[in-house]
Amino acid sequence: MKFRLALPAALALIALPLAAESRGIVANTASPHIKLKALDLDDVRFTAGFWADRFDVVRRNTLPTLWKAMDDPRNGAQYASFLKTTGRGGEHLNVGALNVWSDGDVYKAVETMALVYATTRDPAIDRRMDEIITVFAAAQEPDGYISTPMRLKGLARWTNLRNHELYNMGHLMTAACIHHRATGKRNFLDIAIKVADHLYVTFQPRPRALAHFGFNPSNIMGSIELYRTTGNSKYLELARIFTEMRGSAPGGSDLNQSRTSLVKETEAVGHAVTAMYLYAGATDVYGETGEQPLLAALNRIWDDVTGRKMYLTGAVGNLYNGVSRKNDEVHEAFGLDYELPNRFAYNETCANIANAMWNWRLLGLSGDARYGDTMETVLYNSLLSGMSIDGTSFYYANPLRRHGDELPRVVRRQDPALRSTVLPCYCCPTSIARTIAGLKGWAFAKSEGALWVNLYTTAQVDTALAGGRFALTAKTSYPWSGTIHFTVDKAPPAEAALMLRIPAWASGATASIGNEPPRKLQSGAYASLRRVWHTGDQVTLELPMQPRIVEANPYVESARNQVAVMRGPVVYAVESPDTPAGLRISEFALPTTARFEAKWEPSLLGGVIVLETSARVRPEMEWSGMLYRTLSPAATRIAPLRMVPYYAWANRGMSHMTVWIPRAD
Ligand code: FUB
Ligand code: ZN
Repeated sequence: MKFRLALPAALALIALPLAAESRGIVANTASPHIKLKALDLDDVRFTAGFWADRFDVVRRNTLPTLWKAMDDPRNGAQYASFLKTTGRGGEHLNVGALNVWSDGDVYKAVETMALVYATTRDPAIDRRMDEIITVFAAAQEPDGYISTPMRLKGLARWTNLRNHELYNMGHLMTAACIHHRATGKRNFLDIAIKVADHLYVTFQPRPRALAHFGFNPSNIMGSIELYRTTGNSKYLELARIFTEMRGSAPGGSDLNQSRTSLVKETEAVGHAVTAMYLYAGATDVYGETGEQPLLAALNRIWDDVTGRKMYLTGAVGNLYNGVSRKNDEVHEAFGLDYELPNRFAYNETCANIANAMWNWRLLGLSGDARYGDTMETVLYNSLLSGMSIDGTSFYYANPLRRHGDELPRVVRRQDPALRSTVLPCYCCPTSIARTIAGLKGWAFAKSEGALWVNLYTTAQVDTALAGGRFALTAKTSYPWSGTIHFTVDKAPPAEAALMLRIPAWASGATASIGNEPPRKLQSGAYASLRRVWHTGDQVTLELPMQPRIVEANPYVESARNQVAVMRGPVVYAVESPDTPAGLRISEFALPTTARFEAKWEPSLLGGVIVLETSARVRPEMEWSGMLYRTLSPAATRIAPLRMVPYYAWANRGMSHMTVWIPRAD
């Protein structure tokens, strides 16, 4: 039976008010069920600090690296496929090595350029984007379909859901909307409209043969964004079709969440990027339609992910290969409840980022801080771990432990032991780049009479609010310091609220306004500072930054009797370059009473706070290939232990690393 969500039929036909003036990272100004609206891209500037530095790394190093990699025949994503398809070059292209999802990664690189351009207004980027877009236009087929790998490999359209046609075209739609907003031009947007019209013709009849189509369904987010950008309700209907068709006929698999209709699903299953793109896209659909069964399903799945299937780093998708509870073969996938191995944690960077994307969208619906916390956890940990400090090499998998090169962690071709500039599967580098380039669009938001601060970084904000402009300067060295100073640069005439996310870990947080005594703030919620503001008003937020020793639910066997260390949102790790000579990372055990000294190391790993303490060392004996033996007690001693942020691991050559450490008591 075809399952359809109960939506007033009329809704699909109505062109909802176009968010024409919206120039944010998403055009959600008119979205009826979204509480937190995007600020215009021009409204926010990261002027210094952690994320401004990463933006700069992406602008200076990552962007050129992406294009160089996409011109390297060893790389899975290739811009040359567009050149070859259009007869403009690409002679060196290795079609055999070309991923069918290569186009999507090229579009993500252009999206990154557009986001960088939105900040820098560098005319060279604008010109280069125009040149590339001309090639995209030439590669598009007259009916709107576009996939250069399909053309070059001679594959028939819509015959195999793993051919990633929807992934590619989905990323095209998103990138085109961002490009339109950043430049005001229509050249890319017009290509996207032709794509979407083609998809509408293909999918609107809900052909049974295509019921389960879509792998990594960026097409849902892309269609919604195109709907918001153009106001054409066809594209909203398209997004709903993509969301509803999956699981609507027999023959689906948990691999791409098509065994069960999303509205009936109770758990996160299958390929984690595919899952998270589906959940993020469905959240966008809810933002436009308000369909309660969809939200109820998303809530159930969120509880499952964050309550049973997510790593401390916010990473998801632990399984390399395996089977789902319903016995479907899956890969790069969610495993069973509490099954969170450390060394063989797959945790594809794209899956982690998609978890952040989904949580950012859920935050937008509700303003509930727990979604902001999860998003932030990913950003500081399992997103950044995917990229080297200099922004030029990348990990696809993000394990939480490595015992060293003697136990290879390389299982799939795309999992190099050290980060690499080229990868046989190149989806992650472009995902990292576009997310960092667009982060200013996530950091702040607004609702009726309120400015929301979702992420803390040094920034200037100037946006229309409460009948005027509300402009603020934020200054902080967060996440290294928990002090954030806000100065009001322009105050609107009416009362306005400054909404500050107080993370769940920040118990004891305070805020003071001017000379008023500090007020205690509830952690795990947004603090609302509401008043008529005046230019020059000052707010100081203090988030306690003492290191925390964390334990896992005892069902997580891979972390049982172990602890991890966090400071603010940053997860720490023990890495072999920091351990005293002759000691292995696995020999340390941490007393639960450990006290840490936090030291700023400006020239280490791009500038980090390291944590120093003393730990107990239990020497490991020689195992010589044995698997088990009778325990012989070993004398323990105390040794210094130094920890670095997890995200910065493997930047000093081949190393051993662990996030979870045995507890000493
Ligand atoms: O599906 C295409 C790419 O390969 C995805 O981005 C990864 O998750 C991997 O499946
Ligand atoms: Zn990826």
